[in-house]
Amino acid sequence: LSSLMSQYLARDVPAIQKQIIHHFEYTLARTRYNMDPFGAYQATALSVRDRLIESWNDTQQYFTERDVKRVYYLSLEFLMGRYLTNALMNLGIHNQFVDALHGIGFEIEQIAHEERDPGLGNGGLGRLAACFMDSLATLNYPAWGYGIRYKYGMFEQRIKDGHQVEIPDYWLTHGNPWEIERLDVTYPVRFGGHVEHTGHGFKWTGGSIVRAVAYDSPIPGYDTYNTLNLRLWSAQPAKEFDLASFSRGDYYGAIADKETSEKISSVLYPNDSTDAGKELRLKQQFFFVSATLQDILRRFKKRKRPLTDLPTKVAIQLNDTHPTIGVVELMRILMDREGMGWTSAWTTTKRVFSYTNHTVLPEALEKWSVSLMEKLLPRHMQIIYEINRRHLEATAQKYPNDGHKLQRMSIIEDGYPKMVRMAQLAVVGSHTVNGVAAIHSGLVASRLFPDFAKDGYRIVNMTNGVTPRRWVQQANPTLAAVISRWIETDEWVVNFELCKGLEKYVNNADLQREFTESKLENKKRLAAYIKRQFNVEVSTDSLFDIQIKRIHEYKRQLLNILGVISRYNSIKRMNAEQKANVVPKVVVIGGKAAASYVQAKHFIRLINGVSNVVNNDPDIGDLLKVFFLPNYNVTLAEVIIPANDISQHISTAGMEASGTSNMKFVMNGGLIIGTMDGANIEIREEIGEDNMFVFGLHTPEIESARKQLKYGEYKVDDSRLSEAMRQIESNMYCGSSTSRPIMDALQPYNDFYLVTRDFTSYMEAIDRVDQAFKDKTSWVKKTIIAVARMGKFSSDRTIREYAEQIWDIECTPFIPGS
Ligand code: 26R
Repeated sequence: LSSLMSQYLARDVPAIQKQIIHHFEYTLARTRYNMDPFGAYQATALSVRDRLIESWNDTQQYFTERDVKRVYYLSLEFLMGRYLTNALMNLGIHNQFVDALHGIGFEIEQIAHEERDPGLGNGGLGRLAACFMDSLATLNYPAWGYGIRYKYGMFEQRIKDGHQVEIPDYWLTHGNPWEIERLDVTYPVRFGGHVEHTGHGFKWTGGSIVRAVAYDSPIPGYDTYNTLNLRLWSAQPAKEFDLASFSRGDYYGAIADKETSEKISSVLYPNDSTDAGKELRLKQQFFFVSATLQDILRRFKKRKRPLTDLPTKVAIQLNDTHPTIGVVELMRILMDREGMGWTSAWTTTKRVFSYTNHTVLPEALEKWSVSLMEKLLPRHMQIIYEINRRHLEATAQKYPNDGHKLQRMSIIEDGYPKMVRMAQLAVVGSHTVNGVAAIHSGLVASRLFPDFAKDGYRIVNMTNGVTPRRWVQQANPTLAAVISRWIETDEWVVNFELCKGLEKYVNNADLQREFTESKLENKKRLAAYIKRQFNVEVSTDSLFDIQIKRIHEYKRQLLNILGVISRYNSIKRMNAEQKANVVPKVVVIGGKAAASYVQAKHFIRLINGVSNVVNNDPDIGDLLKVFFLPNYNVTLAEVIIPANDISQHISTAGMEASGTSNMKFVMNGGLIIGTMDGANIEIREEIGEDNMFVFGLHTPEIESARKQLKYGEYKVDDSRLSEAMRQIESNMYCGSSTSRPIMDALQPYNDFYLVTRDFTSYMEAIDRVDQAFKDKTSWVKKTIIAVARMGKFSSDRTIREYAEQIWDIECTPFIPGS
């Protein structure tokens, strides 16, 4: 591999050193005799960026010359993780940089560790966008990512006395060497004002203007010269001073305007399920969508052609409903600015947009009050009404006398206050809607948008994937080496299906040993991290059992911790002989709770309470250890995931759209304990039911089970659960302010997530895990087979499906020198 890259990018080690030192002295203005690790990181990053800039410019120019159709991925979140190692490995120049840095007194791991993890996303949706950018670049698709350059990313989570504390994440303190500020690429974005009738149409004027400034980061692909762009917008005041108030002598008032503007891109909303009606959030959405559309249209207009050709050159993917106002903004531009009539503007718009749904949870479906829309975006509100009027009229013609249907399909929800339903708007304004796993796409069609599905709207499935570059090659170099050695190629990095070549060696003792050794290496790395964090030594012989994801009731961290409590209780009752038969376990739980999500915060408190009791109980020793790892993020995931023996993906069936860490865990040589939900179902289909520990009710059973529990028609009867609940109630793990709301949630009439209902089945699955783990050979064979069969879950497969079935774009590799 990498003949291409090495030809064009690799310089010899002394040249790299010279470049690093040059940046240190001239860009950072530091003296070379005083190089600290952070300065070395900055200078190294700048040196890598130099290489990227060339390929980036060439790539963009090539796309422009060929006038290819591009896809624009619009997302309020990009959870990119650290850049340095990713860039070096994708460019195939990692080894040279290792040597170069070593020669000037630094180790690459130490240097890479200096980089801040830019947490510009909440969780699954943001990380998916990052994996997609990597695959788009690697597969040479003409693509851009567009989003917001938040000054404050996802908060840093600390734990004080068992409670979550949120610390603002000002990630730009020491600058960001990967971005280029484009002071020349700026657009005005209007808010408020009013609509004027002109002779031939409408004009939106007045209000206030904010300026969007572009910040670009190059996205290198793996083993390709192609380099894509991630363009994030920062909000700035349109004028340095509000001249009116300035001349009135209102100096402070004039400057206050600057603060108001900048607020728009100041902070990522740290919510992953609800964010009822926050005005600033709607401003963020329109701000970045408006700037993005102006940018896209400027690019399109570089050639003379009718705007009705837009869909032949532009595909826009809406990452959830968050950028959906773009549908309306494009309509406005086409009609009010470009003079297009409604019908052709609408046809053009629909052919450009497509929408990905990431959740069926009703509380996570965005709605904006009509009054807020009218205040902030008066012209858009008019257009939404007109879109809805035409949409309902057409529907009513097809289905006369079905008022309920019209109500369900309406973009406007009648009530007090009246609301705009962004999901309905996204469906109506797109040519294709997709869900993110087979079961989820089915539910999107059958439960979320049944009327639209029956009416012929195109709802398809695009099962999520993850990039094997970051999640195997970079996060797990020992496993990567084993795979390459046994299948005798490292092409699996770009063709993950090739891993199936491992399967024929599954009975080979050498492969089994190498798998086990690699796992041990990774478990040692996590054990060392735990030692640093908690000053506790854990045994790497233990089964490492991991659940890391946002804390949410539907993800059921509570079920996990109830299981842990029962295991603790059962060990407490054992004699020495029985203890000798226990599989020692290290339980790791991590994840952030939205700052306002009270119940999720109680979960964290309980987990920490259990951890405290269990870890300090001398009767237990190494048989059970429990840790809540603070501040779960991409960087920490890269340490935790490779160390997993088992990972937990135990959402109430039908509630987790897909999950993506489930894929990462299995690719890294672990097995899953999980429900029949999201992508778990497809993972099981691929790797085989013998290699996955499935439990719990299935989606079609959920509704009636809920009713049965609620009305006492089904009684959960499990002494282990009652014991655990009694202990919680008696405040054995934490005070009543936590135990009371948790006990409440576990009452049959409240147990919406069916934690108690699935408990027994869950414990049986855990028993199966224990039994399986005791047979080391059979266990490692399962993990080998599982890794071998994960080909489907590379985001390369996902992106090819989007490209072919939704975007209609072509691979466009730029061959340097040709
Ligand atoms: C409305 C707003 C506050 C908001 C709602 C929901 C903001 C962010 C979200 C995040 C949701 C939609 C999300 O991250 N969903 C996750 O997307 C992943 C990628 O498709 C899935 O794997 C995962 O199952 C799903 O929960």
